[in-house]
Amino acid sequence: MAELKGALIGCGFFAVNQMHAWRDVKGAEIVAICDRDPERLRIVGDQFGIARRYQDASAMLADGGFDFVDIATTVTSHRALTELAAAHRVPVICQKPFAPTLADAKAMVAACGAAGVPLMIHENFRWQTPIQAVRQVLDEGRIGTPFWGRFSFRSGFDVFSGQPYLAEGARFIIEDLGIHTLDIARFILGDVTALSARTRRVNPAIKGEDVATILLDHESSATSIVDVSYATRAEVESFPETLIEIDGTEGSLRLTQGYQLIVTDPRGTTRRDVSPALLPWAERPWHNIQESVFAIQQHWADRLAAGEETSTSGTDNLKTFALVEAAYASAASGQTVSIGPLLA
Ligand code: NAD
Ligand code: 89V
Repeated sequence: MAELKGALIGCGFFAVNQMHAWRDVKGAEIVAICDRDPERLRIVGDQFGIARRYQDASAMLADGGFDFVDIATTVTSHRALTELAAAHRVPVICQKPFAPTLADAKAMVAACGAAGVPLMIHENFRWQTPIQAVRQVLDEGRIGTPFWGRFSFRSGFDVFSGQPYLAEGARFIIEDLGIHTLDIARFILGDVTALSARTRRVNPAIKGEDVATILLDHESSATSIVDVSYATRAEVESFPETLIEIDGTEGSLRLTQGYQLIVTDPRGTTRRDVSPALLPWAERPWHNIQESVFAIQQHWADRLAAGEETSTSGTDNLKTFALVEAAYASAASGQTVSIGPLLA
């Protein structure tokens, strides 16, 4: 299989994980990098031995010589950089959150569609080993038809030291973290027809909400709760674990702290350790996220080579991003928000 060549835009905090993962991915390699900050460009270029370095994405795309771009910048630049890549007919991976607004996200899907290039949102949480294990239990039909779920991420971990911008935005936990949890809810229980949300800001040192509770109606008729918090001080800090409870017509499953998957089906109860691998370049507690970065990037390389759509394509991820918009609208109005009209 010919090696796909990629170019990474944005050499900040999280891009280092992506660069490590690209070194492990079979069938793809990064040949050029871009950051408007010369110091970040130097650090990442030197660390990963990348000779082609640019401070301007337009110049890098004009030079070309790669099969895709991996956009690892923060949200405000996602639309412009995606449209730039689409104008050069270069396939795009774009980090979450998709875009500042749903209208921007739709425009990005349209631009890539018109250019005939794939767009994948780097929504990696559904690729975590424990989340894939939950999906597998449901696919095997062991607990029957799910009718209720809870997807919970409650932590007091200091995310602000690594990502200071998270303290500065008017929106925080739903847009940054809840977006992952909502995507997991869709991945496990299917698409959502309506939701209702309540938010709070507990930490006085940040601008946005750091607690959210969201009630979801799924197309399948299942009901679920997505609850996320960065204001939770618990005996055991579980960052960055998503805990899951699913009740089905024939049994139930629980994904508990420490990556334990407990399944009760008609034959009894089993307990399995579904811990993520600790990749050689990874570090605890981030290893769960880091392994999923490798998994989604391998998925991209495989699907791009095969000409097949990705699991978190732009079209798919619009349905997750609509839940983010709906959650903020519901929290502001106190009303239940229907998802269909947002996607029309
Ligand atoms: P960061 O601020 O540390 O890094 C962003 C980098 O992009 C900076 O070095 C900046 O100079 C550069 N940049 C910005 N605009 C640019 C442009 N137009 N051209 C060239 N360079 C540009 O941010 P981060 O914490 O690395 O986050 C980046 C993205 O990754 C965010 O969208 C964030 O939500 C996401 N993220 C995802 C995960 C995950 O698990 N999927 C985890 C953390 C962060
Ligand atoms: O995944 C993310 O986007 C990160 C974190 C897990 C820290 O919320 O910002």
